[in-house]
Amino acid sequence: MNIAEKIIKAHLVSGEMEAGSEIGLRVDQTLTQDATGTMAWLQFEALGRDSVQTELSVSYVDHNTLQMGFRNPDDHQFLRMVAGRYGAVFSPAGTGICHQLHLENFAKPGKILIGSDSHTPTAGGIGCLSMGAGGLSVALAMAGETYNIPMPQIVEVRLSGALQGFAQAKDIILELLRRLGTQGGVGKIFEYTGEGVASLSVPERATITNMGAELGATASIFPSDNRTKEFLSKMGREEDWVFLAPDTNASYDDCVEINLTDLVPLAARPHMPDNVVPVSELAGLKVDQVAMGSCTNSSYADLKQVADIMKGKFVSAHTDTCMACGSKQVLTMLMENGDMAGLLDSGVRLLECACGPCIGMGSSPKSTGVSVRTFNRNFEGRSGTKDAQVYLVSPVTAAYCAINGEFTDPKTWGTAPEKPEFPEHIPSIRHHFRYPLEDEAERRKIEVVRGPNIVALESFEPLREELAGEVVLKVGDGITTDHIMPAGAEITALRSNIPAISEYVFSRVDEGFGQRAKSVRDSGKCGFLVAGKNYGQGSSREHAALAPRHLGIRAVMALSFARIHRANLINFGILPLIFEDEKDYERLTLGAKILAKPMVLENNNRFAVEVEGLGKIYFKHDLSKQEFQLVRAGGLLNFVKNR
Ligand code: MIC
Ligand code: SF4
Repeated sequence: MNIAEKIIKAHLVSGEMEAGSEIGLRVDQTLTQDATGTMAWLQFEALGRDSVQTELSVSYVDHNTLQMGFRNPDDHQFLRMVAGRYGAVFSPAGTGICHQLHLENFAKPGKILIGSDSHTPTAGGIGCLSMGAGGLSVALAMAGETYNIPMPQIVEVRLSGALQGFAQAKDIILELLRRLGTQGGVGKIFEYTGEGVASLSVPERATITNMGAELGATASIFPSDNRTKEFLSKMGREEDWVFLAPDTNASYDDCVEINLTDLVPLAARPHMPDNVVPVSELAGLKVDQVAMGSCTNSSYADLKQVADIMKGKFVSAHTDTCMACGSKQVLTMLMENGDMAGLLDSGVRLLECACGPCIGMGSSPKSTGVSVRTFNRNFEGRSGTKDAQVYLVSPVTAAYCAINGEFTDPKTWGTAPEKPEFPEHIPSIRHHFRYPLEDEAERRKIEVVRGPNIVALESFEPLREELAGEVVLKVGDGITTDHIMPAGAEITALRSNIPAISEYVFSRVDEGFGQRAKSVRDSGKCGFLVAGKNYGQGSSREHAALAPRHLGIRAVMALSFARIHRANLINFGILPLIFEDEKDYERLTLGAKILAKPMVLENNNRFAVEVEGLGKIYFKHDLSKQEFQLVRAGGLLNFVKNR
């Protein structure tokens, strides 16, 4: 067996390990973050359990830490109290980004972790099978239920050689994105093997597994070897190490080979992470902003390397340059060795240890500005500036952009800096976490306070026998969750208030959408969305399903769906339907009147929909039995409660 199969087998509660068939997995650890966490915890409460049932559940606050007005700090208070009440660890605002913190402090090789954030697979860098999921799936895992997914295909990524010159771990994953694209990983786990693996440290591996999310992959995983042991011992938890490797005769569903020696610095151009070119091709392009950090590239080694390059130099006068460390541990190490003083002296603006600009929480680029970021997503408008041009690069490339004020050819950069080692003294920051009381009876006495912005969950009606209504929006390919439910400070502050946040659904795509959807809903009819390929790629935010459902959307008719979003639609009782014939996508227009009878399947799970003036249009109905039951019940929460 390969590593992924070994871990899955050890956690398999139901199903067969055959690619595509549904499996139920026992979950060891969960993580939630504030922007998805309030919903996840409200859902957990609704399940009526007294305690989390996992080995470990951690509630992080890292996405929105701006506390502009009462809403956001009320959310933070709720998250702290609810964690204390139900037995989860709480990580307060400013401690760091969930994925970096989890890697440093909690993730263990051989375990299964699910998190209400699409970049949860970061922990694959330490050999932990980790997956992003909707908040409700995480709530259920916290309540001791299995996590159900189709058994992924396991793809071997064989690494040979070693990185040379200025090429970094980021360039490995950008190369994979260049080759496979943002849909290239759907339904797959990428397992890294080969001699190149040993040349990569755990944080470097984590950069790669992190951005496996941009391939649409279910997870990405590295072996647990001596480098893993070394990292865990530096983090003061060598006892968490176990050896993990594929069997010598392990087989895979597919294989991709990358020779690390051949790689050069790469950049993803606007507005997709797979729009990748060599940095040399961009030479001469003026850079208005550089932003360093995010869960992809905020480790000590990443930022130390930036400090080494920038030592004694200054950021270009027209290049606004900011940095957020992934954790207080990283920040403390950079302070203790004097590097942070150097960075500040070079003109770098230091931000709080949090997601910050990555999710549009401040530090937006200027109008039409070119922003160079060490992050993982460059979707249009995500930075907070609709017409900004965002490029994704490694920390080393970012440092040269900051100094030069433009992209330059790596051939002009001189000698590559050495890969940094951890400093002698590695501080622990674990005293910042709030650990729950051991005694459950004591925990029960905690009364969870909810601010006025925390609105109780709405209950949804079961699936109707007949869905009659109209198409309220038609969109193209590659619609991301940032298009559906935008982020940024103003909107993210409403994540605990579905009626309020619903006002912003598709607001950046079509301002009239909300009104249109509501008027169809209020007339007792159903709203339908029509979309192209890979609908819902990007974030795990279930608000991108929950808020449309609140607005009366009952089905999304698309050419294909991204994995987590499809699951979120089902979890909230929205039918994800796939066009059988691409031409019908063209024929179906805004305002088309629709009548669907979702309970009536024709042969081969075909599903006919009557469209006024067009006749029958066929959809593929690829829901598993269990998934169909969820939609029928009006969503997962209803389903579990009924049971
Ligand atoms: C993202 O990177 O898009 C986010 C913000 O981390 C999301 C979660 C969210 O929307 O809260 C994700 O990746 O799942
Ligand atoms: Fe935070 Fe950005 Fe990572 Fe999402 S991708 S978890 S917003 S740092």
